[in-house]
Amino acid sequence: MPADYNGTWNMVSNDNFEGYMKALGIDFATRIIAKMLKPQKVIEQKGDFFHVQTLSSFRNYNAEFTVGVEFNEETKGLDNRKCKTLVTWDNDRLVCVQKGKKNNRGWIHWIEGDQLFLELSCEDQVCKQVYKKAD
Ligand code: 1AG
Repeated sequence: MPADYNGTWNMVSNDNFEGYMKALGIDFATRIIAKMLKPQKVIEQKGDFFHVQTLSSFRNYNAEFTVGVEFNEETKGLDNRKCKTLVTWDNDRLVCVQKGKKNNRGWIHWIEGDQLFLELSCEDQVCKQVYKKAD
């Protein structure tokens, strides 16, 4: 039985999002706006299938994947790049590798209590985000 990520999660902290966005080549004006956002994750999980919506007042990002199945990801509205993306289980953690132009790109999700953690990596930058489960 894999971990259960289902639910609505609200951002409570976002450490070094600026460094992560710079590593992705996001322009200054966009970074200013993006930094102020407190996105919400809406996750629907059926076994190994995930639909993850990252919602904000500025832009939304939609990801659908099955753990263990590589897919073509287009990071629409983010840095607009194409990646070969694979998400796998590491025990109850979701580990994602995004192969493409940027080195060392990916993310890790895990849950502790009512908090959802996300570490986003690109090149030498790591952004650490924490979300709290909505009531
Ligand atoms: C992700 O989460 C990333 C989802 O895949 C978006 C998170 C951060 C934004 C990434 C790069 C910054 C690029 C441009 C900034 C412009 C707008 C920011 C909008 C932020 C809300 C969408 C992993 C997993 C789902 O949860 O795949």
